[in-house]
Amino acid sequence: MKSAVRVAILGFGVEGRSAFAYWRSAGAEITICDANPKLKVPGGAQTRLGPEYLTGLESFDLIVRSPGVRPPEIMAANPNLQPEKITSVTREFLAKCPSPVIGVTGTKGKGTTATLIAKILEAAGRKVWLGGNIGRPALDFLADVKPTDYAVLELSSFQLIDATQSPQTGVILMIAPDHQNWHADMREYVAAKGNLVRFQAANHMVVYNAQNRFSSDLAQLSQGRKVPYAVGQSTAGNRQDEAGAYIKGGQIWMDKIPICSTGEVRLLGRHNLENVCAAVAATWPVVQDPAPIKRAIAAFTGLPHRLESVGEVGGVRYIDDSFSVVPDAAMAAIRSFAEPKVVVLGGSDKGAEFEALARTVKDSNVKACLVIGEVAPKIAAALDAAGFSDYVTGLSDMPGVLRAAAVAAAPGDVVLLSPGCASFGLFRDYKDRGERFKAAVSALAGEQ
Ligand code: UMA
Repeated sequence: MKSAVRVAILGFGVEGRSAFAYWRSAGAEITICDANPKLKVPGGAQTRLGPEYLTGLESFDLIVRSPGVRPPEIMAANPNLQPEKITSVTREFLAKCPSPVIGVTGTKGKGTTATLIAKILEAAGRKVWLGGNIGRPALDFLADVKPTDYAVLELSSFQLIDATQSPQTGVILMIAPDHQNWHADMREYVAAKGNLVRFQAANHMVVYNAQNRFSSDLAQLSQGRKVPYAVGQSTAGNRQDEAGAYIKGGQIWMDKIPICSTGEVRLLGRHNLENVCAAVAATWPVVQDPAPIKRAIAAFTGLPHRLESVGEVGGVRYIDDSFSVVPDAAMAAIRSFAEPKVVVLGGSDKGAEFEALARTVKDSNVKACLVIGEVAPKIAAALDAAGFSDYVTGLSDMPGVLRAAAVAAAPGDVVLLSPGCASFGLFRDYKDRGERFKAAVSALAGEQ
């Protein structure tokens, strides 16, 4: 009798659990390996938990890496391991998916763009499977995908770092420094994102941001068709004007064909116009018709907690951008509004620098900042250095923050929660922070 394939699953989080279900249904003998010694595992599963969880992997037939586990750590603990034995949820999906796959990566906007791509394809009558970093592991739906469907995956650098296959369509959004505490350096981070298109064939396609040097450079790795998108003048210097998706005269265009007016885009901010252009370029070869694209764009209000308009109280608009966990995201959010703003910043300290954010606050019609969390003294020091003194610290809960915001704001102003920091300490996660903000806005509306 043939013995079962021995599979080690490294990391038992969202992807690890999906991998467990997938390989167990294939009859594999599974061992769960995780750094957390207190991890709860399904009954009957073999385990290697705690600090030594990566040792002795050479004896397994297959090793399934979760995104958070760094490949060099696996090899360092197992010098004789054949690297071909290592796979991941992303790699398995790309190898086995019967339908075309559209992969989306970049530092910011991946979730929004991947979701809009899915909505456009659905509006054009296609069956679409949306997953990946957005929270639904792709192996959860692999068995149900038909060749005529489309799979759309949001892919992070953690998921792409060891990829050896690229999707048929790769969308590379803007890239800026991020996750530098996980990656060895910026070069490794950018190279990981490059795997999205590095293995593409001549009949594949890469959609890239013509105004972002990293994105434009990575597109050159592809053997496939290179389709740019840009909002405003190209700065990369390697794009023909009016090629791909772009904006001119208040319209979104694709290959010189008008798609819709920018006024129909319900997402806020210039960076979201870029995401819309990327989604148009990625879906155009499939859809080839402006009507469903326009319908999907006009109906799309974005993902929760990403520049989400949550209400107007006393003529003041309240915006939930709790997903902003790095200073760059808060800077982009602040620049999205010309109106006078009261901005809520701060959270836990991940070692980020706040000088550029403080300069943006100083230069962007911000009336006041409410600075929360353990990082407040650091942000306050950066605001002082930038010459911005209209800030308040010491607020400890969301209702208090909202009351202070309502006092500082006048009709016509915007109150923007875009913390630029992780939420730990005051809130469970960014969702909890955003939900509490929404609840406090509702409470404020009830008091009026
Ligand atoms: N673990 C180890 N060793 C490590 C790292 C983690 O044993 O070195 C263990 C942890 O103890 C835990 C488990 O692995 O038990 C967690 O696994 P994981 O960190 O790989 O995360 P998952 O729960 O599998 O979720 C992952 C993505 N997480 C990361 O990339 C860190 C999720 O993205 C994704 O939604 C999910 O797969 C489905 O594909 C989250 C994320 O923060 C949202 N992504 C980053 C981002 O968007 O910026 C990249």
